[in-house]
Amino acid sequence: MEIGGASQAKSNRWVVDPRAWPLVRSAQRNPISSIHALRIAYVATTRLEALLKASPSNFLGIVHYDRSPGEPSGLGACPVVCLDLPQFTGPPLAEVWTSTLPVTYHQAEGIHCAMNDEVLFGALQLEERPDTLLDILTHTAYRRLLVQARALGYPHLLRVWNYFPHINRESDGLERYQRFCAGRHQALAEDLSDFPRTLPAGTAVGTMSGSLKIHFLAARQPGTHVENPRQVSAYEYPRVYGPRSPSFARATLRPSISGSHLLIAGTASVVGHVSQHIGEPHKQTLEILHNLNALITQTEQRHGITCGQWYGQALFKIYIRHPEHFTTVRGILKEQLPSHIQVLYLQGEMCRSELLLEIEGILGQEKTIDVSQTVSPTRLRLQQLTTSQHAQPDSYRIVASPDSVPHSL
Ligand code: 3EB
Repeated sequence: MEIGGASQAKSNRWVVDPRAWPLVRSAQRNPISSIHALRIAYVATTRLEALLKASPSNFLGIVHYDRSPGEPSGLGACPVVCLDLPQFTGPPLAEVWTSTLPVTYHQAEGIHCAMNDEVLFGALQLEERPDTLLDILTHTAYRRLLVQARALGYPHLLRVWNYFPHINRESDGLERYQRFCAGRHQALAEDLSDFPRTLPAGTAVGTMSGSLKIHFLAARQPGTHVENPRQVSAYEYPRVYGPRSPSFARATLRPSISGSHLLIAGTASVVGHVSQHIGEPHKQTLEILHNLNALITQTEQRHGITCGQWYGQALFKIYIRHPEHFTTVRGILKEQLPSHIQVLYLQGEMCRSELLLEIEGILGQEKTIDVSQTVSPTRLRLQQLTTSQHAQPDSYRIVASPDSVPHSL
């Protein structure tokens, strides 16, 4: 794990925007000290308990990346996800979702939810049994989560993470990933209005062990569906990849008065719909960066975001299939990614056996608040506080930057 290590940008592949400098520095404040509906960070698990006690913020969810972490005490009803995706380096980290808005918790139908005035974080897991195929189980899981999120007032699914073991193994004549896709497709096609344009950004990664585990972000307000100009939409993949296409968007843009997020789906070395650079982890990594850059540029151009106005919250997760490729991949990313980005390297299996790695990300953007657009008392409070604390939005390009310092909790 590298939280914005000392890597320097040596390449112009992602070009530095000099206007970024003063503003990047102002993004170094404690990310949970200001008013926000949603903030995500990687935190050393040893610091979790102290953080829970000391932080005035509310916890929406915690994701662990090892099989059996010591359960941190004091979590109460907060959803906790434990995934068997071994971390490659550094002290064990957890992904922590916080909010400074009031958070309420709810548990029903095996779904643990935390919600505030804007978003709901939910988590569920379903045990696989020998007599149940993964498509049936996945359909059940999705139907439950869609019903639950809607019932709680968060009908818009923005981002879903899906994890299960043996993703490339065949089961009853079909690869398990393809079975998963079939179940997910059925549930989402039945439920979503304007399918597939309302699909959430997704991740589907094979774990080393465990049940089918799904966690998700849903919202009161719809997000904006983003596709990648270099890639065929996954929901339009030809049948050669499976009887039902993968139901996910390349990214979802979550608008919010307290700061928007671009939730980037797992991105692999796929151009058009074809896997590129079979057997070459170095080239796959570069292809992924190319895909990510195209996606971010597309988002800026299409969705009215001033070029480069991404706030200093940026988390990337790198899933690598074979441990022996870790050094190669890290070497490239150290050089190519802006050093303030928090990066977490995990061992996981991609949905196509030839794909050696996949990168997903969350980028945060602060906004200038227009108090005249008030829509609810809670939002008014949020706007006033946010306005007074951040008169100047942070602004920079998601591009290589020579020496920005990472923010940390
Ligand atoms: C791809 O582009 C790579 O099935 O939810 C990436 C992200 C991939 C999400 C999913 C699959 C999924 O098709 C694989």
